[in-house]
Amino acid sequence: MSVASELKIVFTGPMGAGKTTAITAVSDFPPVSTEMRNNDQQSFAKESTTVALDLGQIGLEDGTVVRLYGTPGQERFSFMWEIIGRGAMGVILLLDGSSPAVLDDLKTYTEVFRRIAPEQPFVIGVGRTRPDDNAQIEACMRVLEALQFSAPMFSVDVRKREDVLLLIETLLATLEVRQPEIENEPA
Ligand SMILES: Nc1nc2c(ncn2[C@@H]2O[C@H](COP(=O)(O)OP(=O)(O)OP(=O)(O)O)[C@@H](O)[C@H]2O)c(=O)[nH]1
Ligand SMILES: [Mg+2]
Repeated sequence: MSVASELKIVFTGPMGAGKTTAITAVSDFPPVSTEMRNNDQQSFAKESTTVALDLGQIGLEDGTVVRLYGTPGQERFSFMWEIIGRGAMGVILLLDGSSPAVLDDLKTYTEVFRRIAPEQPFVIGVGRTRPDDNAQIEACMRVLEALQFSAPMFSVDVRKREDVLLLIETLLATLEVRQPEIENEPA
């Protein structure tokens, strides 16, 4: 199978940022999920949490299959990040813009995934931002600058398919710019 026909993308980010929701919003089939009852309502109040991974898939018009992997957000499952990150072509980092920890989360996940996937492009989606307030995004951009790292960043609602597609398409466009030969790879 050629590089062009199958790509792996990893969605990561803290608990409740919306990794499972994002993959479900775009996957061509109901994703394989490993949701369990959430016993950590303090970290994030919701019914279930991912304990191993999410796995969805989206087929592009040119026949390329993009496999969408989601990491678990809970710290105790962080050993899975490395396993899931292996072989990824790119990383989509989702953040919860309404969380007081958003800047710390951005720093932590960027540093960890820079190590796990040092050459791969990143795209960042910040959810639950207020539409009339760009301050949150600007603060995130400053954190990235301080880390001497640049990545496209969007305000998103991961429940909306078009917002998730924007993240995926931006990542794929970045990959094509970096590796134009992928386009011409024989099947
Ligand atoms: N109101 C609102 N809810 C959102 C928004 N984005 C995501 N959500 C909700 O937030 C929740 C996110 O949950 P998950 O998709 O399970 O999050 P996750 O990142 O997979 O979490 P873990 O697997 O526990 O790490 C879902 O209930 C979404 O519907 C948003 O912009 N606004
Ligand atoms: Mg999840």
